[in-house]
Amino acid sequence: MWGRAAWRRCPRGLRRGRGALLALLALLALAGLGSVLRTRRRAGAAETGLRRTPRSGRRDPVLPRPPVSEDALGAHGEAVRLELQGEELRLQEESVRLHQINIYLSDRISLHRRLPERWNPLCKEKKYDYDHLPTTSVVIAFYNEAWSTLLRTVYSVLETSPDTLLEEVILVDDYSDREHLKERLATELAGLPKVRLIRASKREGLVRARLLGASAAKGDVLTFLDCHCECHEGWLEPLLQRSPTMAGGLFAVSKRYFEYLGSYDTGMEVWGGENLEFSFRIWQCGGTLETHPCSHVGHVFPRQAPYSRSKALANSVRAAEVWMDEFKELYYHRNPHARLEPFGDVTERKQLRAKLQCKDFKWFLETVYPELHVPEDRPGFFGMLQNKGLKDYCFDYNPPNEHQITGHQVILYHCHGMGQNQFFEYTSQNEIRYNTHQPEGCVSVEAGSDVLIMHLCEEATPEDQKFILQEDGSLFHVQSKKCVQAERKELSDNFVPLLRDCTNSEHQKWFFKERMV
Ligand code: UD2
Ligand code: MN
Repeated sequence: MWGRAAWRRCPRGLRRGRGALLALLALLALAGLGSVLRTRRRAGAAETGLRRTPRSGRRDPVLPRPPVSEDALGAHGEAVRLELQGEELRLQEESVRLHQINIYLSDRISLHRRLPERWNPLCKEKKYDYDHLPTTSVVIAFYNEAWSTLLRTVYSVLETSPDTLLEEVILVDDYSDREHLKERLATELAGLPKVRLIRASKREGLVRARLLGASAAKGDVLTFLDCHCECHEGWLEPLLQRSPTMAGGLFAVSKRYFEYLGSYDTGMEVWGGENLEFSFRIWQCGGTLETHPCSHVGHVFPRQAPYSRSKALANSVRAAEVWMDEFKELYYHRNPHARLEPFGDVTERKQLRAKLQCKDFKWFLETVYPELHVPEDRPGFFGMLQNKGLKDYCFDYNPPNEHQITGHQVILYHCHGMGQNQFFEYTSQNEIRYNTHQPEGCVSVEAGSDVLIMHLCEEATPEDQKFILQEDGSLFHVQSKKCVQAERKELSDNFVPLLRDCTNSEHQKWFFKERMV
């Protein structure tokens, strides 16, 4: 119903900007989530400092959810499309242009609608000790958000959070300039219990905006949400029952522990990177991070953010510089432009790391994410895979979509030296790995075929994925006993690598180049 925007259970994974960044950082963050349960709780957990004063044990939400009629538009979160014409259609299109989501439709959907149940039925049976759960302040930073998505977030928190657990909802306006977020918003919120509005006096970016909210918070636990979420029944209790929990940008953390850990890196601007930095820090400095399968929140993904995300790169570089030690090189190899990005001063963050006596990144990889394949990046065997005869053409692979890497053919394209789709690694296991994405792809050849196609890598290199890069530059496919040759694709101006009988042609010679110059 949101055009191309989709509902998603937020606590399942991180959301990163498409393609823009990268590879390793993104993989590693996902990792943190995936391996949560295997890791022992460590010393830091003692720091959580949750207040455990018995309370009345009531579990009614702050506000009762008013009934929404069965036939109301999208009453249960199902997909809806409006068949509009003329002026109405124009207004809808304008709203998509302005907000990158279909606000025209969103405005027609109740602020109190339900989303379809998404949890495992066993979650319903779970009993919580309401008397001893800590209280939480929900902090929602927003910048130029549309009215109905913002308000639906607020109502959904109030209508699904038990009164006894919710201390307050703190909305932080990150210096928005849209008219509806000024007086009108203040008036609307003034009528709601437990809701406070704080306005930044300049644009802070989400990290500092959230911290403004956090510093004003009175609850034991800080829970961060985006400004276009819808909480499912029962979303809050599991977060408060465990030790601090984290999922991408939506998570709950004890306020005391958050402060002990050094809150956020305030050198990060606008959007991106903070979730990675925080994930590494939690693990390396003795904490744990868990994804709880019973906590569900819907989230709206617009076609495009209503602001520029160009700072995301610098933010990620800060995370890599402070936490990844020598492994940051793996990141830079895949994102050569990141090396040139001015990322500011990280001295204080490094001091924090020393003060908290945090473990190194090697420990993180070995203990928290042992199943991750760590690239070897042997000198001379990673980067662009360039042809000798057909100068300026490199291996290039464009995966079908964000979630699926396999199935497309490897092509040749003008070498661009930007890493990403032209980054390959030749491993000591004789694979040509495409490992800027997760899961990792390996160049393969299907039986009887002469084209190179991407498959998933396997634990032990299968025969069809074995290549030998010989000293003279020829790239020998072991199973077919043929060599990879650069050729023009029939009836087109495009070039592709194909398997051919081995000759001494320059078009069968390949070499790796780390960067353009
Ligand atoms: C994802 C995460 C988000 C955060 C971000 C990376 C989820 C569902 N969301 O956000 O929590 O980790 O990636 O940084 O995992 N905002 C401001 N000021 C700004 C920019 C953004 O207040 O300058 C607010 C924005 O209105 C929203 C939140 O920060 O409430 C996150 O931004 P987004 O929703 O545009 O980005 P998204 O969903 O990719
Ligand atoms: Mn968001």
